[in-house]
Amino acid sequence: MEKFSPVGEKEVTRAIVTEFARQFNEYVESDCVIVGGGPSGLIAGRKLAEAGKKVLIIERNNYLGGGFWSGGYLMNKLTVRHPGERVLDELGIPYTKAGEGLFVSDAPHACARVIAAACDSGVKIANVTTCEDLVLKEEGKVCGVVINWAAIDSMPRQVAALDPVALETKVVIDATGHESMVVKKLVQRGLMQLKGEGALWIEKSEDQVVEKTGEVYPGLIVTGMAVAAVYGLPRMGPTFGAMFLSGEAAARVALEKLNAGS
Ligand code: 48F
Repeated sequence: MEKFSPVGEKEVTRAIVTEFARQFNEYVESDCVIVGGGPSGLIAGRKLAEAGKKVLIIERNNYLGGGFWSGGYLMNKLTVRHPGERVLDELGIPYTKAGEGLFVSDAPHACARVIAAACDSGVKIANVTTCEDLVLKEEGKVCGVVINWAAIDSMPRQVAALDPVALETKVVIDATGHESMVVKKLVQRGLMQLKGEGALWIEKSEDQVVEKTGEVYPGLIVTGMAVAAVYGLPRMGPTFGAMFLSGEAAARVALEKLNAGS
C-alpha cells in the first residue's frame, strides 16, 4: 500500500498561506486584469497569456465558467455556430454536427477544457473575489481594479463596511456578461453610457458582438455579453461561438495596446 508523507497541519497551512501570498503579491501589478471567468474572459485570458502577458482573472464565484456549464433551459449541451467550431477543434473539445453550420458539445466537457486551456496558458485566477470598482488616474484612464472577498456582498451592511484593496494593471477587460459590472462603474459616474442588451436574435447578435468588441474607455475593453449590454445589441441566448471569437478579439485589442505601450 502507498504511504503518505509525515506532513502535519502546520505544514499544510503554511504551504497554502505562503503560496497564496506569493501569487497575490506578484499579481498586485499585471499586464491585464480580466473581470469575469466565463467563456469570453477565459478565451481572452488564454490568448493574452499565450502571447507572454501577465494576466489575472477576477471571478466572484468559487467556480470558473460563468454561463458556460449548460446550454438553454439548464440542459447541459452547448451549441456553437460556424466558425466557432474552430475553437472547439483548437481546444480538443468533442462535438457533433447538428445541422449546416451548427455544432453541439457536452457543456461540462467543453467548460472544463476552456478553463484548463486558460490555466495551462499561465493565466492566474482570483476566485471568490468581486471587482467592486476601478482605479481611475491620469485624467480618467483605467489603471486598476478594486477588489474584495465575494462573501462580503452577502454580509449585513454593518459588518460589510470592510475596505477593499486595489490591483494595478495596464488594461482591464470587462467580461462580466449580461451585467457588464465594470462598465457600470463608469456609468454611475457619468463617464459612459449603457444601452442595455436588446431582445434575443441569434443571427444578428453573434456577428455584432464580435464586431463591436473593443476599447470603450481608455484602458477598458469589453468582451462577451457585456458588449451587447454596452451597445444595445440583441442577446443570443444559448449559443456560444461569439463568446469565443469575442474573447479572441478582446485579446487582440489588449495586445495592440500593451505592445504599443499605451
Ligand atoms: O455570464 P458569463 O458566462 O459571461 P460571457 O463570457 O458569456 C455569456 C454566456 O455565458 C451566455 C450568453 C452567450 O451565449 O448569453 O450568458 O459574456 O460570465 C461572466 C462571469 O463574470 C462574473 C460572473 O460570476 C460570471 O462567472 N462576474 C460578474 N460580475 C463580477 C464577476 C464582478 N463584479 N466581479 C467578479 N466577477
